Amino acid sequence: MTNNKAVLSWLEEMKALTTPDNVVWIDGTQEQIDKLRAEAVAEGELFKLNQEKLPGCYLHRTAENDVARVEDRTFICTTKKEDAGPTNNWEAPDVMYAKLRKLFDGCMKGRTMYVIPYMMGSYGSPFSKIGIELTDSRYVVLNMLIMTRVGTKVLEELGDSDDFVKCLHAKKDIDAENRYICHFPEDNTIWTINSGYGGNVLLGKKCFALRIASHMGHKEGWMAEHMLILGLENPEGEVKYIAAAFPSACGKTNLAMLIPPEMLKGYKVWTVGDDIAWLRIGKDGRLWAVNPEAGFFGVAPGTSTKTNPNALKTTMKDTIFTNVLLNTADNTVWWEGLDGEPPKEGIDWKGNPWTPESGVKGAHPNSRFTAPAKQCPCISSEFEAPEGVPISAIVFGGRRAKTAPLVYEAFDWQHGVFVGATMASETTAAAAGAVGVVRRDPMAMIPFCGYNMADYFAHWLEMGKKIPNPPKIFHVNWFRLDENGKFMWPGFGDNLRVLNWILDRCEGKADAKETAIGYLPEAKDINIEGLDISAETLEKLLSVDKSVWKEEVEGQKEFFAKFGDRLPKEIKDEIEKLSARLA
Ligand code: OXD
Ligand code: MN
Repeated sequence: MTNNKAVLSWLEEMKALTTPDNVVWIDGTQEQIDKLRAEAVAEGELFKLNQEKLPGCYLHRTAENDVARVEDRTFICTTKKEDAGPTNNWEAPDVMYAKLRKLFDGCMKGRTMYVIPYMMGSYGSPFSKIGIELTDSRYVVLNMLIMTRVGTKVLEELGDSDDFVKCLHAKKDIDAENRYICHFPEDNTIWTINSGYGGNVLLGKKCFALRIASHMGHKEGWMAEHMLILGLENPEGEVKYIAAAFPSACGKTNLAMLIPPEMLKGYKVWTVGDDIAWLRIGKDGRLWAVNPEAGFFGVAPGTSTKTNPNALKTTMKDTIFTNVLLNTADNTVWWEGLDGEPPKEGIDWKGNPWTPESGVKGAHPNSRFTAPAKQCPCISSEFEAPEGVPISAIVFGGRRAKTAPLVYEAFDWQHGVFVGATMASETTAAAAGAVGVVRRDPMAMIPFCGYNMADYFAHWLEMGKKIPNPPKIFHVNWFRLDENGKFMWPGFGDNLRVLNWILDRCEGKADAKETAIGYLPEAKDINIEGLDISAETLEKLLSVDKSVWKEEVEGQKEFFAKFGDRLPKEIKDEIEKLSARLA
């Protein structure tokens, strides 16, 4: 499919290492997709769902030990350990290559190697980047065909350039003990082995578009962020764009596809992206964002007509479901939190017969749908705009029971970077490990920053100096609990009420009061018309408890201490200033 010498010689090297029986180039044609689907069904890799109700939809089950990203097996391999920083696992490239070569040695014998040329970003965009993934998994191929732009056209755009990310994946034995997700940012290379779970093996997503791309952005003067991008259209038809970072499973996909509440029917939310944003300074001096992905890899449980009808509609065709329940009555899918009664019987994510009385979950809490973004009913007309969309506000958020108020605004860019750097959240099922523990997760990038996070903060600060017209920075918390452990804010569509205040602030149209942590709305500034919330609850949602915040500062200091002298002075200054304001 190509005469590109860099591609061909790398491919020869990888073939010699892994010794596949066959090599198949993925051209992106429907004909080839149909063939791969049929083969995957024949081999039991995919289950064909009810094609009348769910045309083009399939179900896949991963191994039971392989259901989430594995951060303890994820490595950033840079020559110098300090360049990976204290928040990443590190190994020297030569040591890691040697270790992995042993694992990859001959591992595709008897298997087919698929060559997937893919593009992150839209065709013809100056911001797009190319990768080539070699994999022995048809599931990976079929997912990559949804999540990225794949095929002959990508190779045409690459021409004879050697500027592509070299990605190698093998399922091998799905051996958790020998699972590795390794990044070599200095040679634009990703090698991953012994997993078949999306986040570890769809290498365009977290591995390239965040870890490798953040490293590229640092070198080249742009940013790769774990952010959704949405356009909010007001009743006058003006659209303003917001980029928002939340840790995994804090409702990013739901926010990106928000449906306005009845009271605010004149508003409309348009989705540009639900997970990743690449941000650059535009010719007009503003910050512009593109979504490098072509699909959504969303968490299924909890997705319903109430929480996210747009996501649900997006998954009605050409979607791959992973680890959800198979409803055997009509070969459709189900997960906990979907509308209506659970099916009377089915096959659970482990492949076992299931009934509502089984006492186990039908779908894994981190079960997923992989769906083409273009099918989303609220996809933005700017989804593929080559230059992206101009960002008015950056929003950080987390899942905090007590500390953070519903919303606040940073004093300026530097303080905003500090607000992002001090983000924290209670953990969920998206990553392996304990659930419900508070974890510091600056800019929601802890698992995804491909270099030293102290340098990452410095890069944010540097970018701020270079953006003549920077977006304002905010922090939100939809998850504050009352004394009885109940959520105080309704969330979902009603989050629009908070986004409206945010955009009004950006346009100088809303008031705020200055507090120790930033600018907060007065209760009267948030429109709660039609909401079942008392003024008192809203006051509480907007309150800042200084004693809780003093404890918070201690936690922040402890976290930042990890970075030693590499931590930018501006961050140290901000923590001092916050302490002084709280005193
Ligand atoms: C994701 C994640 O899958 O952040 O998007 O874990
Ligand atoms: Mn994510």
